Amino acid sequence: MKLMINGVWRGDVDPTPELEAQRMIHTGSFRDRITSDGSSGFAAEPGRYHLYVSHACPFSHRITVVHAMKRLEGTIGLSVAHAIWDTPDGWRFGETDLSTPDHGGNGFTRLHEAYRVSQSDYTGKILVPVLWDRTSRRIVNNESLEICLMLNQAFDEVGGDSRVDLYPAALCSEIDLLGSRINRSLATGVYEVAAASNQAEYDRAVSELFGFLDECEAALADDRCFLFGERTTLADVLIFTPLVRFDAVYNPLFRASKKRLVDYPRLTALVKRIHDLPGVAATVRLDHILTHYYDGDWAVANRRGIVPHMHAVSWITSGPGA
Ligand SMILES: N[C@@H](CCC(=O)N[C@@H](CS)C(=O)NCC(=O)O)C(=O)O
Repeated sequence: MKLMINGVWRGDVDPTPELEAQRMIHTGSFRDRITSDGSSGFAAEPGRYHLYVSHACPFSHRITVVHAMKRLEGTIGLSVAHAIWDTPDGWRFGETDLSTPDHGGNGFTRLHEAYRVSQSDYTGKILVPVLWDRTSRRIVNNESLEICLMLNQAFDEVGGDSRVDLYPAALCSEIDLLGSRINRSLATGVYEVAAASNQAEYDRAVSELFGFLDECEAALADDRCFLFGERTTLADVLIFTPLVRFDAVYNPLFRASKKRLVDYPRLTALVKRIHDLPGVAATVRLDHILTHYYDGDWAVANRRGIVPHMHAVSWITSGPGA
């Protein structure tokens, strides 16, 4: 397994219960904030910050969508890690068809270097996305939701498009509420479907995931354009990045197979509308997504005996007499 332990990158360390517990932690441990007035110690300045992302990763994808919608390309630079993560080096940079070199001015060829420079005794996973400060040479934040909120607001006076506000004051608490459902039931919920190690776990995860999608489909019955009506919000970004991967990856590979996205006409239309917003289509890199996910084993061996829930096919019956 891959982990950094006390500042030392271990690309293939033997699992122990403690290390396995570390690998279960997906929450970012760098949690500083950039503010427009600099009161947090990190002032929003053009050219000062840099993003390290993967186009395959749905959490990084939140950031690239907000970065594009806020037209921050001239204000905050971006480097793309190679789509194939399962190498002795983990996330890597370089000039290839599926990655960029480190444009952040550090000459990093592997993302774990950024973690070690930031904290010399860091222990944990080497996660994308990362928001990097070129001035203090350290990671500011590696939690996608918090990075989205900073990009949405802190840079408005230094290049961000202030006409786009994905987190309007009047809707903050509703966005938070729906955002946490999207995160739990869909964005991370779909990984629980993939990681289920027995039928009961799988059934529970599938029921949580598709129960949520059914609810969203029903809520869209009033013909609203986006989740909160006519305006696009952060909630749309959060639902977009897992759903855009659904039929290519999660349904066939993760065995989230009870339904496809296209079986939900209103959710499909929502995803298309978000996709057609200015700048968004270019953030969807199916080449990175397919290469990344189909390189993983997704615990196939451990899934033996788990029978998937399948979407209904009218001419197949489920058994004798059915
Ligand atoms: N809490 C994080 C989750 C990020 C995350 O899970 N990133 C995955 C890629 S999708 C990763 O970098 N995994 C590397 C690893 O598991 O070692 C966020 O939302 O920013």
